[in-house]
Amino acid sequence: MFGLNRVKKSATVCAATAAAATTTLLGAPSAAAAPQPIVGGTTTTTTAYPFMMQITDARQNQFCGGTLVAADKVVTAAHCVSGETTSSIRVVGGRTYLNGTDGTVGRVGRIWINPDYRDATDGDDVAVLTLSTPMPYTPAPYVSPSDTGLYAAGTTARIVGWGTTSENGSSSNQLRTATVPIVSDSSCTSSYGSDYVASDMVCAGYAAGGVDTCQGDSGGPLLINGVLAGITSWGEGCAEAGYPGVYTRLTTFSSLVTEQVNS
Ligand code: 4AZ
Repeated sequence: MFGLNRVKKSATVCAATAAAATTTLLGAPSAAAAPQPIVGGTTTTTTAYPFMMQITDARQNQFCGGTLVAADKVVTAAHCVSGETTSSIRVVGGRTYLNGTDGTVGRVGRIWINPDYRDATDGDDVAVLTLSTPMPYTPAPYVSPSDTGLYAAGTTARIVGWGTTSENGSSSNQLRTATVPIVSDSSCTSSYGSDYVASDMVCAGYAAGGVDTCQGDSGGPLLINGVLAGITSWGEGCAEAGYPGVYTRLTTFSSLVTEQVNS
């Protein structure tokens, strides 16, 4: 039970800490924890990932990621914006560094949260923000409902974000990226039991750990062949052996997202 409690806490923490993205309620890391610096990735830029958005508080402190899928539409995690209002958040594009002042700060005109969303470990972790003004950046394509074959085990996926570079570490000032293999449903069920809802989630990571999303990466993209296929959602700690990251399975919610993109 302790393990599952920790999972629930870490998933809850993402939403609760918001601006204080460095704080977590996770249990003590094991002695061999904290592998390398996202965890295990490399630095990149919003020029390389122009659709990569910071979700920030009103003071432009980043607490989640998001993906621009149309000039005025941003896909993120429901747990990132649950409890927020259109005036409490901003979307910042074109800003590679958390301490930068460049790029475009967008106001949010509407927050759509999947009405079925309750908790990240229950699934349905998707939201769409409608911006008051369009972003001058190239959006990312996102999956169609029929693209389920993309999630074949072993497929290489790309993760991107400003999150912490180790399980209890601090956020990265510069945007980071890494690649991780998609994990089979059976393997992910072995890791997470009934908290893994295969219809709504997909896991990615190495069996040995070492590369993963972490606190502050939530809401950001899991890309497969350059197409938005998942949303960073939750996991047991970060980059731990046997506990891959869990992402919203976007094919399941693609039609709902399209409804929002077209409205
Ligand atoms: C978080 O709290 C979070 N290792 C994001 C991703 C993962 C765990 C926690 C997956 O934002």
